Amino acid sequence: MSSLDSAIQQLEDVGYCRLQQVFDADRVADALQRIQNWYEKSKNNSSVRVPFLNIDQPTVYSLQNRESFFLNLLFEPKILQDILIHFLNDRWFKQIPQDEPNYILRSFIARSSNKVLPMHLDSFVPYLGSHVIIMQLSIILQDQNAENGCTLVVPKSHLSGEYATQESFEDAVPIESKAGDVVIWDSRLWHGTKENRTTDTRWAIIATFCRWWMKQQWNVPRKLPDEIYQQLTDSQKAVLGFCSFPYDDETDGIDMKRGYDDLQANL
Ligand SMILES: O=C(O)CCC(=O)C(=O)O
Repeated sequence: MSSLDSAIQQLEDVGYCRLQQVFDADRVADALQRIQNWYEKSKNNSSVRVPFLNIDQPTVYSLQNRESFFLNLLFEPKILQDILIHFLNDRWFKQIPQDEPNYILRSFIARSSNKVLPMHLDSFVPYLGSHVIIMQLSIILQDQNAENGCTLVVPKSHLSGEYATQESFEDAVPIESKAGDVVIWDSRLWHGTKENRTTDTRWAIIATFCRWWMKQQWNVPRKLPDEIYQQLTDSQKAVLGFCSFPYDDETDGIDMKRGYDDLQANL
């Protein structure tokens, strides 16, 4: 079985998978250094309107706006795109070729772990069915284990049709991972972390992808710096939401699905 087929099967069956060594050591060291620098520069700049789960957890937000390096990390490994197309592409989105993404980037952050992150799901609602609407992808920048608060998941909970409970910590399994791995999960999966009991950080980049009709966490098409926009292919612009953000009104546009011909830089 190919690594793509195996990843798809694990995501369907248990709700998550770990891809080993997607990024080499130099790339990961570079990414970690950049994240640490951005954290120092940005840690006091975020809004006070922070979700409960993020409070007092070291986080760098809006990586798409920082430097192209971070988007390149996401876009380069073909297997990541293949997995996301399999689960999140809308087959009725005819304006973009079907072998290219029509899903979008909902959120793009880096987080270290210090205290317990309660068990939760990120699909907002639990539901039964084979159609996935949101997926998360964690690019591991520092080895994760039970000591430093690795990601914990409840296998198969993506098919429970229920919200996460805190009692489920007892059924959760640790995903021990190495720097350079990528861990992917269906956002219906119940997940969280135990506390980081070491004195070191535990940075990972978390990219959340969703179907094209869902709301992004930030207004990416309006705020993306032009120098970053200029380096993107049409397909990458679509992933950032440039083919699906809302029109001003009906005089601006009506078809919610747009093709590459309709890409606009200045919104
Ligand atoms: O950092 C982790 O291990 C989990 C992150 C998480 O739960 C989230 O981003 O929703």
